[in-house]
Amino acid sequence: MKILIIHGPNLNMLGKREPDIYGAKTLEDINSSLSECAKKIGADVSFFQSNSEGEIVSAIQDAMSEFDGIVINPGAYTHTSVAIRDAILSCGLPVVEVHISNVYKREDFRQKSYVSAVALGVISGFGVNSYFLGLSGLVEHLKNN
Ligand code: CA2
Repeated sequence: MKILIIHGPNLNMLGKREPDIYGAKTLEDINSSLSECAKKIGADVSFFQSNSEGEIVSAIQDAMSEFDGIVINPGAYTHTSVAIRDAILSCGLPVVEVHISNVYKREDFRQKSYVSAVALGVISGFGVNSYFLGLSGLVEHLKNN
């Protein structure tokens, strides 16, 4: 079972800025823990990070032929991107939206997600554990369907 994990804009800065909100682990730390966790639950994960909306759209389109599902933290594009929503809808893969912070506890502009309505599920507020919860939820879903 192959899963693509997509990290959106600014998440390449994890562990380098704002550790109070986003934690002290770097993106490399998180990806390597996710690879370990994936092995234990019978999944094979690949990673993609981009600060560009178009590149994320292309990664979602390309995933159709290679992956069984996607875990995505769309970052700030969560709250703005109809293009990412449309790509998710048309790719037909199950997609889990994850957020490190609890976006519902934050500013009003973070309360709207263009992705949630086309996602299989949403996990928000568990720190970097949101990725692990999202991955295991997706893998469980794929095993049962
Ligand atoms: O909580 C999340 O995971 C977010 O997707 C993170 C986005 C934010 O715009 C969303 O509303 C919620 C921001 C990612 C910024 O990541 C940084 C990491 C370290 C230092 C600076 C920014």
